[in-house]
Amino acid sequence: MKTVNCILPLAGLAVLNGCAGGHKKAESKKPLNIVYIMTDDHTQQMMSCYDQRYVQTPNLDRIADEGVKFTNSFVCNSLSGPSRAVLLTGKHSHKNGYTDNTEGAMFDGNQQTVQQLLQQGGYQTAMIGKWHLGSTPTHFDYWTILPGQGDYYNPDFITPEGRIRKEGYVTNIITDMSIDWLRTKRDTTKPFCLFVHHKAIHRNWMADTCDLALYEDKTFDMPANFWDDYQGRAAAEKQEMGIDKDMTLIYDLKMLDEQFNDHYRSLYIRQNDTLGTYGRMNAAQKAVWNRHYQPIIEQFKKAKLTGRALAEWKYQRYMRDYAKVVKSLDDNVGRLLDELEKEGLLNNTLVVYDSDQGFYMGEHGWFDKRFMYEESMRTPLIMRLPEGLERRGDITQLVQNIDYTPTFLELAGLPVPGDIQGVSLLPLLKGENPADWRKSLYYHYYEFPAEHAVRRHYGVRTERYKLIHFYNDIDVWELYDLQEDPMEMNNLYGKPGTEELTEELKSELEKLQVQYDDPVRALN
Ligand code: SGN
Ligand code: CA
Repeated sequence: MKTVNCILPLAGLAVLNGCAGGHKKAESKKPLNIVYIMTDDHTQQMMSCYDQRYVQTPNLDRIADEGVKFTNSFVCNSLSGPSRAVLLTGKHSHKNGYTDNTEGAMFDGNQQTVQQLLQQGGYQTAMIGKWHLGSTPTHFDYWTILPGQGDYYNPDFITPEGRIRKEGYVTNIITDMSIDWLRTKRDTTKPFCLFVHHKAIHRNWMADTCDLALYEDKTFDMPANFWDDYQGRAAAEKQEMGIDKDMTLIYDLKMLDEQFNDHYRSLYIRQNDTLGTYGRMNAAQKAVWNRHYQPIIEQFKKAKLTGRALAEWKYQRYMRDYAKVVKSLDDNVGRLLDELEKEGLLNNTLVVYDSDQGFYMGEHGWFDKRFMYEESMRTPLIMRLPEGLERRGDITQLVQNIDYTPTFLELAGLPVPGDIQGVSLLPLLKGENPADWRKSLYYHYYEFPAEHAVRRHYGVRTERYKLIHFYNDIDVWELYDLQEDPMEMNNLYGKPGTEELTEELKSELEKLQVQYDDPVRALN
């Protein structure tokens, strides 16, 4: 950043200078920028800074190494649009009005949002990539978004000037656009907040052609509960997100062959007006793609796998494809970090890397998310901190995506409106250990009936326990001791000896429903 017109409100800098109310020092500091990178469906198991078992992610690890890693970071409704609405408002789904992704769902952009408050406070705001909120973005000085879920290859983008198509692979393109905005489009006299929202690693996990060969020799260890029988967990039993029974051969696993029936086939090869995920590739891309997948298809046809062997083969293919998509994402995050460094912005910018939720990598036999169980209620959260925030290493407090809005506002020195439900993470980033930090989290998932058939549920998670109530077409309670049963296989609800604990958790749940003003408890 060459010229700095210090528009940044003074209080924020005073916070970093550690001089409460001392506005004088502030002028000597540069305003702080925010780069918030959100991926889609990236789970902690597939980041080496969280989990060493499966992949290496050196660029993401760099963010954690040079900053902090939240080890207890959660979402409040494990689904794309809802998480994006929470990010922009700092409020639970029932308050921001965007509870699920169903057809026609529209985020109300006239409500108070973080980008609006930042913009009013002198920040320049930009949104590039997956938006997935139905409505047109508001209060962004610059925006270019993918329509709906977006596409991996030759994606369309919606811009204020109309729709455009870009040739290439989506993660590279979103990164190119972000770098271009930083270099040529932003107003260098203003601090900025740039949202970089990737489509990767969403289903159907299509890698960049240059990464197709990766991980083919690796055999991934299956999670111990891959063959879960869901005993004592009625809602888990009813889901439709099993690798074994629901993962499709053509669309999900790229086994394009006449022999295979796949009800999602048209999503892969559909042509013309609505292009399938494979159908929209150009001839050169298809040639590389086919060279890679054709021998695998041939081998698979010969093997004639059935039963458990088929499920295990599906699991390996799923893991490999997902891991390849992560590689491109990690490379591109590296490119963006290098650019910030080259532009002299890195030490003046909070870089956040986060996902819209976690994901199942075969745990309970699943892919997808939605459930309040650990793998999908958790989300990765790592931050590279600007100068002045010296905290390093793991932060273990319970944090949730409602906390991002107040964090960004406080970092910018702006007041946090009273109706925001999250709490600023800034004290944690400064190395403080607030005695009154929250001891429990509230969760509420709504999208049912819908794809994957996960029943509506709400619940409470404390540091050790979790209580969930599945409702609507069923009425099922679940209770887990996460210390004794981290894989959530043993539902303790109703078991002798848990009465007191259940009562405590129920009253904690009610307390949170009242605190967050969730009307659903009354409907139930
Ligand atoms: C699509 C996927 C689902 C996925 C949802 C929500 N199906 O509908 O598997 O759960 O998105 O994902 S697909 O056939 O279209 O790939 S979210 O991350 O956007 O919430
Ligand atoms: Ca998602």
